[in-house]
Amino acid sequence: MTRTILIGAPVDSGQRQPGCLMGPAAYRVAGLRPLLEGLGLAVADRGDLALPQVLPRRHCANGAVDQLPATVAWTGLIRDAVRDALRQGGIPIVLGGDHSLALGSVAGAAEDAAAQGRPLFLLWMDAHSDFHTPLSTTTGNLHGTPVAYAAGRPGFDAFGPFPTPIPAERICLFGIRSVDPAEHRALQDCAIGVNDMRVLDEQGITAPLGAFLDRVRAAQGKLHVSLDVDFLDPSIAPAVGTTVPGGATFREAHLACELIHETGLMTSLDLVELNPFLDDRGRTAKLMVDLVGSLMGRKVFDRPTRSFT
Ligand code: HAR
Ligand code: MN
Ligand code: MN
Ligand code: MN
Repeated sequence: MTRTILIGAPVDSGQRQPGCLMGPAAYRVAGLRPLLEGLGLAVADRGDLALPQVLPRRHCANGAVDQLPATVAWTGLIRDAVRDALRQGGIPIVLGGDHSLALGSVAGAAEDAAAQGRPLFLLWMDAHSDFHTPLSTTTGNLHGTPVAYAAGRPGFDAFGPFPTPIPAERICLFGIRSVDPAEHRALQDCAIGVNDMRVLDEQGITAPLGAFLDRVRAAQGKLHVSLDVDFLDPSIAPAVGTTVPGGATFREAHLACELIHETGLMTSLDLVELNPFLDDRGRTAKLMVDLVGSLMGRKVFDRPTRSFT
């Protein structure tokens, strides 16, 4: 029986708009646990992680960087929680919290994959590329950096080295439509797969996503999915601090999640950037929970496990 392990991560140190810390509670209120149980999955809810009273002293050469000590402390807590959940054979679902939590969750998934001798792949469903380093960010908001950390870019001294950096070919950005100049330059110098909204407009969801998932399967890889609320169009998902027009529709998002489920490849998941304070009667929280339903196997008709080639 598939076991999901819920890890509450009320992180809001990665950006400056208060409210993401209410995310884990909103997912629970929106019915995440009964949804998963209704799909026949076992659920263990580990409750919410909490920062220690005393934070590590950390300094960054870029004076713009905001709340580095708290973000470093969250990273260690989340990394350990995700690694332990994977070690116990569960699928960790990290309930965020802003996207800086992925500095920890992807590191935990990478530690586990290395221990098992399996390659880790990363699917980043987001309006943003989150490919800044602490040295290149101009806003100083560390939620814009986790892909760079996972890829092994320099500048993350305060966090310690990323365990087994993920080769660029195993990282897929999906749905992006907001990339800063420094991120753009760095992305052009590497082989990270960039499926921006233009690609999805032209080719749809199935072909680009399927090509990536086929590579995960061929490599017998593990797959971490990081789902940012702003992947979705703001008209259906208003509860996020960094809305960008032109995001995925309801049907596109469900299709992506259904396809991921049908491959059976996803081994860990982040739900990030929900800011319940900005929500409209809980609709964004409910939509995110609904998408987890599609990721975890809810469907109208049964379909066989699929591959795309
Ligand atoms: N690139 C911008 C910055 O660095 C915006 C980053 C926003 N990131 C998120 N998560 N909201 O994707 O500040
Ligand atoms: Mn804050
Ligand atoms: Mn993000
Ligand atoms: Mn984003």
